[in-house]
Order: sequence, then structure tokens, then C-alpha cells
Amino acid sequence: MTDTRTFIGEVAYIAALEEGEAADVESSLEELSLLLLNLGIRTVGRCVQKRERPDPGSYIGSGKAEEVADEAKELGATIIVIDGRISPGQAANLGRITGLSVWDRPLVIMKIFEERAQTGEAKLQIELARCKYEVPFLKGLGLQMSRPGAGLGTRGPGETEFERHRRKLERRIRGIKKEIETIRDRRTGQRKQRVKAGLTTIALAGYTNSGKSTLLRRLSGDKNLIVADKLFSTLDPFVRRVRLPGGSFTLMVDTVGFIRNLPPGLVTAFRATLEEVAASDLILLVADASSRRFMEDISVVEDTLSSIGAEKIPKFIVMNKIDSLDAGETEARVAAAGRSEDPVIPVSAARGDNMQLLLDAIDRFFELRPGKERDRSC
Ligand SMILES: Nc1nc2c(ncn2[C@@H]2O[C@H](COP(=O)(O)OP(=O)(O)OP(=O)(O)O)[C@@H](O)[C@H]2O)c(=O)[nH]1
Ligand SMILES: [Mg+2]
Repeated sequence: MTDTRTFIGEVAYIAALEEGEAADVESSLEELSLLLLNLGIRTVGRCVQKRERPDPGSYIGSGKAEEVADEAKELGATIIVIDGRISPGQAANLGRITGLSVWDRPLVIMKIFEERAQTGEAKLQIELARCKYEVPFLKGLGLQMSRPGAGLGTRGPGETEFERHRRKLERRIRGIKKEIETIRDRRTGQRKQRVKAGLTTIALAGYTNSGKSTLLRRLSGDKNLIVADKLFSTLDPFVRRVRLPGGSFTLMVDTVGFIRNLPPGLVTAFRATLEEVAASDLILLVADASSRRFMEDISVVEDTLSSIGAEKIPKFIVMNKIDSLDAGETEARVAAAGRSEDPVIPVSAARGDNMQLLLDAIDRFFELRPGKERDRSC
């Protein structure tokens, strides 16, 4: 399930702050170890520190950081991973106190994206997110270690290695943004063509590993789509044609999965990809009904959809993986998910349960929708 190329030998100790519900912290930590496992990194220990808010100097507080350092070293950890977003100063202080490398949750997610990125588009987008993530760290380091620069290529007093590197990164950011703009223009053009041809588009959105690609594989019959028990196995928007029961065709777009605390820089960087969701006619919000956290997962997806301007697009909640539940559990979970007016459809993409029900509902949705021509010629 994991790719251990880059992180062979790293062993993690994870730490979180308990600012709210203890159960939320536990499930978030559980997810963080799963994220790390997706990088081939084992978690050997964890701690939760109760605090109303993060310590400005060292996030978990310097006393706790010392305790963590002792325990982490005893357990053989090589990195401390904070289940949150830490500032450059906090990272530097924690590193100094513990003597270990310090990561945070956004960095872990970005590293997984880096590992998974296959296409030029995904690689560019993740590079943009990574550069943006690094700039504040360089600014922090630059301030701490500032010394007058000298010699060729410097800009005079105050110039440092860090500032030079930061300027280089900022230049790269501008370059990548231009390249991404070209991709966006191409995608926008393709979407316009689809609308002109009267084609409808359905986007699959959902928590990572909920079964979006499996569903598209099932509905389109394309066995080449990647399905894997890995987080973020799909990063690029794949479009496939799906035949509806009434005889017409619709386009279905499979795209990047969401997760709680998705780094905002990543969402911005993946705008060209996420616009496929924001420009669709209907969203199938695919949820893993067999997960204990399915309601939380649905809320995270809904919040992310709002953050990309897709909150007004009609959606169906597709409760997937019902083959892992008994009938009573399925009924209870479908009822729990049905708290809004969005239709809830229980399915098993892997086994093919209720595919007809889903397709009929999609057909009806487009039939009842005013002013939309459907294409019958594909
Ligand atoms: N039991 C069960 N497993 C399923 C079902 N659908 C998908 N899976 C499994 O769930 C895992 C993730 O499936 P994917 O289709 O890759 O999920 P995804 O949402 O595309 O994931 P990302 O692209 O990583 O965000 C795979 O191991 C699938 O075999 C289902 O209906 N039942
Ligand atoms: Mg996928």
C-alpha cells in the first residue's frame, strides 16, 4: 500500500493539541498515522497536549516538547509530526528543543501528492503548493540568520543566502503560475466545447479513498482507471463517457480526493483541476459509508466544495461500500446522511449494487432540469 522510496528509515512520533473534543483529536491522529503510512513511515508514539490555543513559541509548549523529545528518542523516532499547521518559528524552536526533524500535517499531505503526481499538470500544481509553503519558512530563517551579503549578484546590505533562495522560489512561483494559466485556459476551452455540444458533466467529489475511481470504472466500464487502497491515488481529472438508461450520454469527471485540513495552498494550486468540479452540472458526493467518520467526511467535502465555489451545484450523496455493512447499518447511515434535501443513494461500486438506481436518478435529474439539451449522438 505504500511507497517507501524517499522515506526509508524515517520513523514518526506524532503530536496534537486537544483544543476541542478528545474524540476528534484521536480520529485525526489515526488519520495522520495512515497518511504517514502512505509515505512508508511507521508511527511509534503519540501524545496529545491539552491547551486552549497553540503556544506561539513551540506549538505544544516547551515543557511538553522536552517530554516529547525524550519519549520520541526512546522509541526510536527520527521525526516529530505535528497534527496541525506550524509556523516557521515554531518549527525551528521545536527542532532545537527535540533535536529531531519537525514536520506538520500540510507537509505530509504535500509529500504524498508529490509521490503520486504522474502528469505534468499534477506535478506543476504540487510544485506550486510546495514553493508557496516554503517561502514563509525561508523568510523566517532569513530573519533569524540575517547577515550582510557581499559579492557578485547580491543586492547590498541585508542580502542573505536565504533571501536569494526566497527570490528564486518566488520567481519559480511566477513561472509555474503562468504555465498553470495555460492549462486552465485549455481546460476552459474544452469545457466550452462540451457545453456547445450539449454535453452534461457530472463531477465525482469525495473524501480520499471513498471509491470515486471505482465508481467511475464501474459506470464507464473503463478498467484502466486507477483504483487503489492508497490515499490520493487520483490527482488528475479523468473524464469518461457514461451511458444513461434513457439512451443519452453524460461526461463523468473523477478528480482529486479531499481530506480534513487540506492545506489551503494545495487547494489554490489545484484550482485548474478543481474547476472541473466547480463547473459541473451535478456532483456525486461519494462517501465511504463503512467508515466510522462518514458524517464528518461528508462535512469536510461539503466545506471544501464551498471553498472552491461549488456549493450551489446540485448534488447526490452516494453512500458507497455498503457491501461492508449489514442492511440495518446501511439504513441507519443512509438516514443519518439524509439531513439535507440532497438525495442519498446507497451503492457498492465494487460489487455493482444499486448502479441502476443511481443511473435512473441521474437520468431523472437531467430530464427534470429545464433548458438543458442532452446529446444523443455520442
Ligand atoms: N468494500 C468496498 N471497497 C471499495 C468499494 N469501492 C471502492 N472500494 C475500495 O476502496 C479503495 C479506494 O478506492 P478508489 O476508487 O481508488 O477511491 P478514490 O476515492 O478514487 O481514492 P483517491 O483517488 O485516492 O482519492 C480501493 O481499495 C477500492 O477497492 C466498495 O464498494 N466496497
Ligand atoms: Mg481515485
